[in-house]
Amino acid sequence: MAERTFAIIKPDAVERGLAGEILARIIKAGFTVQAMRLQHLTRREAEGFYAVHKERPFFGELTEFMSSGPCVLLALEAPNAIQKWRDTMGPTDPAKAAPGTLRRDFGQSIGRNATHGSDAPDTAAFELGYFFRGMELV
Ligand code: 3AN
Repeated sequence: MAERTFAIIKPDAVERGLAGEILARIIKAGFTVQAMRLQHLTRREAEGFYAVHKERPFFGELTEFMSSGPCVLLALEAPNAIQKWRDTMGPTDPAKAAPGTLRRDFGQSIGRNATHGSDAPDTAAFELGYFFRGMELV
């Protein structure tokens, strides 16, 4: 059964001109793009998105980075999309990711790791709704 997940091509990847290449990998991996938007998040928008992490020591660094330049926001659909996208990205730390994963191939550090993906159905629902209205999801 088709499932939806929420993905971000983060500012570090957009800034280095990698958005097109990452998008091509997304499509080759078998996802369909249900919605897509280039957006430079404000600090407040980044803080709202990452509110679950607000007690973490890296919250300031994370929200500053995520609002430092434009991102590509995506709604992706595929069978088992949430896990499939996590596998396509690889683990949070690019140094621990396998060759061929997006974070290994395009990430630079734990913070500047090229992509974001929802980690569970409830976070996918929150994150999709945070950035996309129902009518934008084709
Ligand atoms: P994931 O995005 O793989 O689910 P989480 O939930 O552990 O990873 O981390 C949330 C976000 O915080 C990630 N986008 C990651 O880049 C960032 N992050 C995690 N740990 C650190 C850290 N030690 N320093 C800076 N940013 C971090």
